[in-house]
Amino acid sequence: MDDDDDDDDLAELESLSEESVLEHVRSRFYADNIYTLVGSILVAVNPFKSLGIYDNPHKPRREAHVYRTAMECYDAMLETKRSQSVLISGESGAGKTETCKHILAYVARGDASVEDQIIKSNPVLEAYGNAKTLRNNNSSRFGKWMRLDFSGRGVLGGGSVTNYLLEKSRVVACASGERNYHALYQLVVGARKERAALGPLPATPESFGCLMSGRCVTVEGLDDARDWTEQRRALDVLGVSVPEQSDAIAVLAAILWLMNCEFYGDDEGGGRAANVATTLAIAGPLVGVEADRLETALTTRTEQMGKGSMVTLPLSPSQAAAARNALAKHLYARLFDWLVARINRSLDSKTAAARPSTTTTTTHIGILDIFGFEVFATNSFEQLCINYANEKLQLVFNNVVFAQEVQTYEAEGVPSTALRFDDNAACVALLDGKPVNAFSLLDDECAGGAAARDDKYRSKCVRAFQGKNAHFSSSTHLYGFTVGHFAGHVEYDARGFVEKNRDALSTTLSTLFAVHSTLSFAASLFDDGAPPSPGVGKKKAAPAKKTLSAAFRAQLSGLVKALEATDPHFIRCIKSNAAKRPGCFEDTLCLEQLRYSGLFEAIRIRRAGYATRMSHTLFARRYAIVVSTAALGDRRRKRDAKRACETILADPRVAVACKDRSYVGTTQVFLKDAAVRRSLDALREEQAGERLKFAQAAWRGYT
Ligand code: AD9
Ligand code: MG
Repeated sequence: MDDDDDDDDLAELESLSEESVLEHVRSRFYADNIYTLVGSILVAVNPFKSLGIYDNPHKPRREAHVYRTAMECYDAMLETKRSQSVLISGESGAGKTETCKHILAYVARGDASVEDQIIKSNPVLEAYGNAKTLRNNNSSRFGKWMRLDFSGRGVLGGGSVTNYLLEKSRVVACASGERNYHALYQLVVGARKERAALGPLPATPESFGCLMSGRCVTVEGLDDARDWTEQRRALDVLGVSVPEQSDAIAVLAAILWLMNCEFYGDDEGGGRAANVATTLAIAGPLVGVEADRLETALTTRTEQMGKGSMVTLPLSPSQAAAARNALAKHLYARLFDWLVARINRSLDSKTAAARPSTTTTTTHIGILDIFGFEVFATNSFEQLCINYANEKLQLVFNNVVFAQEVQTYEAEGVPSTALRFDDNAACVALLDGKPVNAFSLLDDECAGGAAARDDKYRSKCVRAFQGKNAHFSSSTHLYGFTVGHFAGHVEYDARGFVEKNRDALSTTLSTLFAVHSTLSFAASLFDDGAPPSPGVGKKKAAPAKKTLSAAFRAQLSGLVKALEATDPHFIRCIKSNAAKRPGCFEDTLCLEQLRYSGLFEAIRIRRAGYATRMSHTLFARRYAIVVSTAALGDRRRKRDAKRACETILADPRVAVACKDRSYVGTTQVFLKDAAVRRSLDALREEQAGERLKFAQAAWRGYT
């Protein structure tokens, strides 16, 4: 860091005790300085209040700030012509999504309309992909990689969004005190003009079971009706036409009615319809399928008996409810995929239009905002996937911080001290290692047809990992197992894992929509992997549908590859208190996060080597004053900055403080720690007096 005044850099703290670091971050936090640097890593502590520090993104600033990190990222792209990335991590509610938007506000510089579109993708994605959870009132339930494409001169030309694993189960139910996706509440309370086209749509969320499963309707700080309007305007800016928006809205409404449909009766006697006819009579037309056909598809299954003859069997009420849930989840998840694809189409057309006919090299900045690490009273398949993603990202962080440090020393010719650190590779191996891992065992179990069971899956894990992988332990619960994540131990409950991982929609339902829906939009949500219509016969077996975890793992490994092709910048978000209270700093909670964020490791790694660095020119400019001008002789010329540094460090008085504690590298001067720097500063002060003016004038050539 070439900064004169970096006492906001933790790596320079003299004492590295956890207390001193915590104290430092805490006192800055109470002074409304929520940002602190550890080397080049930005630590951001969520203040849960508006601070008025985001008015002017492009104002030059020296202090730690998200805009400064954004600036460093943008400048690095221009300077090195290499793609950059900003990796934002932290637990749920720590402030990742907000940070992501700040980065975007800084780097999105270009054609005003491209800029606008990219920024406007956020309210849309948040409406459809965020929800209130116990941890965060606006929790991202999907991962997002936002890629911004720039011309060689740094002008934003377009971009794209990649989404990772939307949490589908929330569409049908959520924990007490939580909500379904914002968009569904927004539609109910916010839609005014649209209502007429949707058949009956009561404006009361209480009318819809799936909006009430967490018994929570309103959220402090959220105005659903206003957000609905904002989100619809954003879609306009994104070039999503009114008919397209109407199609999407109809699917939302259909999901609400579909989820209101209840099947009564005991499982033995077959399902007897309660309000099935009335709810499906509204839901069906919204997605272009006849109500009776939809009812048949939800309540029966067709099986092949012997040669060619098909029989139709009734489903039990609980089976019918499962089919309904699978349909609602599918509709919502595919609607979300469509939105992302649609946004990308708009952003891409901009890119294409801006692209000159001759191919010019472009670089990009990728911003990663994933769902944060989470632990609840009960943790299911979704938490395992979310925490796995965080684990994977942590490994990238560890590798990069460590490797960068080693590389810097090599490039600068600094003899490196033995650097060593413990990482989370063993936990990542538990989740995606070879030959078997917790996800591959689940896939195995799922492949077992009707015999697949959650408890058998859990036993498989116990056999494979108990006593063999230190990050795994079985718990007393029949379905329980615990994973020691980098951010803490999490006990998972394997109930529902098989079904969630299979993520299956009955062929009867997918065929009904793909083939028989009169609305092409609804049908298109079923187009891939749709089975051939009945009677066509099985010519070629369709490729087996990937399990959810297999698809997610493939996505994540693609992400890691994409990250590896960039120069990463890290931001570690810290949640200041669990109650989401403004300006309140809970020591234990913050320390825990600082610990597992890898920051102490980063500081330790850095301090195992040389904690403070300065460019030759900065060092020479700053400390030339401590030696006589005669000693520096003709090294005033720029190219001699390195030798000037050597001369300064060789000065007898300087050597007392710096011997064996400094090194002049190829482009930078390395100082062991802040103490060395302070001794140098003390000498500089001493010499200040009447020599200050003279020396500064003499060394202006180095600035
Ligand atoms: V999750 O993993 O998606 O559940 P995030 O994304 O880490 O989580 P988010 O950015 O949504 O958390 O922040 C949570 C809330 O904290 C926001 O809704 C704001 O109310 C609050 N927040 C976050 N960052 C800031 C900030 N820099 N200034 C003020 C903030 N408030
Ligand atoms: Mg978020």
